[in-house]
Amino acid sequence: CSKRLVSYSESAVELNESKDPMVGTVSDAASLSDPPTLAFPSISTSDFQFNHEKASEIIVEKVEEFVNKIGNARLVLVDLSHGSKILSLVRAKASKRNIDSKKFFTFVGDITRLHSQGGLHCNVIANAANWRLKPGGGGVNAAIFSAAGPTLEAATKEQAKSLLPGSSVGVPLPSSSPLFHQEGITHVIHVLGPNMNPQRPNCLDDDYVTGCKILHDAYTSLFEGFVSIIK
Ligand code: AR6
Repeated sequence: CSKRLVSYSESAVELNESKDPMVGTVSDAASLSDPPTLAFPSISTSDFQFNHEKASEIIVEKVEEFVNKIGNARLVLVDLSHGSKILSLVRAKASKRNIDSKKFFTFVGDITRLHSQGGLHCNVIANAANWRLKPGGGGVNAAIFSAAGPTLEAATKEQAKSLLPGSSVGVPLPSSSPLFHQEGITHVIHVLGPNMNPQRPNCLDDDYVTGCKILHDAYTSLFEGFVSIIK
């Protein structure tokens, strides 16, 4: 069986990857002992080109505000690579705050394969969406819609047709979706962050006063959405 190293918070753990991802059921993927967990990407900091320093400040501030409102649940900031600038900025800032490291940590991995490849069970994942709530476009949005299959687009349409910057919508994942039965994910929360990329709609033209307010609102909406799902 193959093994690889994945960073868990700031330490490294060895994970077993022998499990066939095709044979999982939600009951395999979701152990009863796992606390409710939201995995979320850093909203707006890649395709939407939001400043990483400012975004990391907002993430840590919002996590500190919410981490005591979620009982035993966990918040996990995810990115694809060990070299992720946003993960290291957030880790450095979080270590200086009063944040329980069992309830908030960073994780390196593909948000659509956290259980099957990373051994981390998250029942809710967040998506850095576009305003039309459409598949594709690259980044984590393309990865989540592709891994979830067509049922996610249909289930999303039942909840909302579009999103305003700074808002989010929670979508229950149909049990036929591979993300449900292979990864144990029951909900996807689509979040629309501020856009600083002139090639994308509603660019804020470097207006970071508005941009920071929208990013604050986006994380508030995301974490409140998670709280309402786990209640
Ligand atoms: N798993 C974990 N993290 C990921 C993954 C993945 N599979 N893919 C990307 N990231 P982005 P944005 C990280 O660009 O800046 C889309 O086209 C990535 O490294 O996905 O909010 C939408 O349709 C970064 O840290 O989102 C929108 O139009 C974070 O996810 C637009 O991009 C967010 O990067 C949204 O842009």
